[in-house]
Amino acid sequence: MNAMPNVYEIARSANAAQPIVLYSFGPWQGLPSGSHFSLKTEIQLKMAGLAYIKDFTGQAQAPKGKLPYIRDGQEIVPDSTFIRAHIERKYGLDLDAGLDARQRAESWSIERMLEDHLGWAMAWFRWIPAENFAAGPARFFDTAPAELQDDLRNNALAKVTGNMHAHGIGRHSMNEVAQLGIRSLESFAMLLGGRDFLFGDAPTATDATAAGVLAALIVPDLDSPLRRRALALDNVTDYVTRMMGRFYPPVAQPVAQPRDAAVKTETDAAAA
Ligand SMILES: N[C@@H](CCC(=O)N[C@@H](CS)C(=O)NCC(=O)O)C(=O)O
Repeated sequence: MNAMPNVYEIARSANAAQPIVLYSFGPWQGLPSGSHFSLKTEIQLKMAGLAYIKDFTGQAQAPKGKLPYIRDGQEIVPDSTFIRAHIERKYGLDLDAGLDARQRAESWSIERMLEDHLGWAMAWFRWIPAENFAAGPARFFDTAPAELQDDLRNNALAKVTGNMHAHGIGRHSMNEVAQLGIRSLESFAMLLGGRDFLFGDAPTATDATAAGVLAALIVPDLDSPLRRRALALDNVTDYVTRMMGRFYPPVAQPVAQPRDAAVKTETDAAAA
């Protein structure tokens, strides 16, 4: 029997005034999360202006076996798309404010291309080439007890390989995966064009999705034809920089402090 209370039990006794808890995967390769779905939800929470805290220990209890999910007061909401629907409904928000019906349809279509197509090609290059697996996903388990690490890595790889086979992407050759992924990537670049965000001057919901997938695709240590193509698309790299800079501004560095001035003054005084 599991002595740990499950997320639903914790939620039942939760105080509605507590901030939302975002159960997500933790930082990886310089990104705030190794999961593009987790990045999307975090950016959408930021777009919504909602307070939240992050918990990286929720995977074992994930209601649908995947991250992200949130606990909001006494409610547990799994899946990034349903999380967005929940926060829009509960807090009376529209993350696509300003978009007309056609743009909303385009937004959904672009999100589906990014998550259900480009995201899988990105993940294929992250997990399947041995050198990328070693430099990337294998590192997820670096903090596990040493004697468990090999099994954890092998099990995770077997599971992801099975998922990719079921999805279909895993049945293609490397060149074919690259061709498919690049077609989606170039389509995204064409749709973005010279705009700052997908639909103009302000980010909307699918910009969160795009930033997550594209930032994951260009992490420095994992070479791939997709990454190389993305880096040659200036509007795409500028966009990732713009989105990540806006939603994850660098932590302010302390300004050079009077301490230096004081030391100098003392030294000067001693010398005088
Ligand atoms: N449809 C889900 C997909 C989430 C998803 O695929 N999450 C992955 C990480 S990127 C996951 O939790 N994988 C763990 C697993 O499948 O065991 C969503 O939009 O939240």
